[in-house]
Amino acid sequence: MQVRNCNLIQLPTIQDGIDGTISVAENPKQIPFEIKRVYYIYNLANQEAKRGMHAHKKLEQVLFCISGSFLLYLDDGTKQEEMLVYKPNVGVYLGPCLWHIMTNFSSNCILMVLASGFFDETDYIRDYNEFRNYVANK
Ligand code: T46
Repeated sequence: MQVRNCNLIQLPTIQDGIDGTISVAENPKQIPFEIKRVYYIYNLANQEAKRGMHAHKKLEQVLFCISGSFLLYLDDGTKQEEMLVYKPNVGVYLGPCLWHIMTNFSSNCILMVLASGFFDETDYIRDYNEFRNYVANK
């Protein structure tokens, strides 16, 4: 990964033949924080769907695309990167202070997120210029 505060997390995966596959995420083995919140996003069939467009000051998250695919754009204030997220057993760790945008959702996309904290609107930076100033002054 080129941007800071970000890496891929591979989950141990058990292939159960005709009975399917199990992937497991545990703290602290794979998830580097205590999980306080799990949320998931679905009904993403609209081609115009666009999520994110913000950064978090402190929150850490791991994003899993457990069905379908989407395009993830990341910006750490200096470097930018884009990746297709599509493997149910590979999560994307997003540390604090990463501007992130999600687009190009496949119609069957389900995005599941493990988060280090409860929902807190004061942790969001929703203005890009404010984000650039925030990371520049850190
Ligand atoms: C990220 C992507 C994947 C809550 O009330 N509780 C929650 O836990 C969340 C996540 C959202 N909300 C409310 C707050 C807003 O009124 O749902 C609305 C949309 O929330 P948000 O702008 O956070 O939605 P996304 O999908 O743009 O972003 C969220 C995460 O914030 C983001 O970090 O990676 O999901």
